[in-house]
Amino acid sequence: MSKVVITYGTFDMFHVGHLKLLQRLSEMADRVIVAVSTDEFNLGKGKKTLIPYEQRAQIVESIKYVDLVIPEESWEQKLQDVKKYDVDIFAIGEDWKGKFDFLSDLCEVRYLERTKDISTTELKRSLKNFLSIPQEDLRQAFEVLELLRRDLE
Ligand code: C2G
Repeated sequence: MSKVVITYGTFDMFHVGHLKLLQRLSEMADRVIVAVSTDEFNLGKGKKTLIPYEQRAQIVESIKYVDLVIPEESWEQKLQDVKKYDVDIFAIGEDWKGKFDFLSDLCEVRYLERTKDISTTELKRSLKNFLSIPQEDLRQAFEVLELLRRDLE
């Protein structure tokens, strides 16, 4: 009997942490449904997304592990989604541990280990730091790197 797993998330600035999670979902079920948080819902989460919903949904939809993408518009929709899609497993990163146990009457609830050392927040911080380096310093650094590369040839 084919198993269905569902997860919810923003998936902003898609990275390997997101990818590994989706890969693990595909290993635990035959059908993977991902509810991608809309921009409006994210504002409610206090999250300002860099990439708009349409593009985030398009990226997640293109991931080979994913079978269906639906919008996440409210906290309450999980109950009806689990029923509507006949979900066997609800899975999400352990940063949400315990928050969705109420679904365990309807389906298995799993909290998965997060991928270490990567997050959208971290990526935004690194990008901000990189962009704050004066252009001249960057140019000089690349010049030095080019000289070193030639020496190593
Ligand atoms: N994730 C992960 N490892 C990371 C970063 C994220 O496993 N290094 C997982 C998160 O645990 C989550 C999923 O990737 O399960 C999506 O992460 P976010 O986009 O940050 O999702 P979030 O904003 O936590 O939204 O109703 C639930 C919320 O919509 C979850």
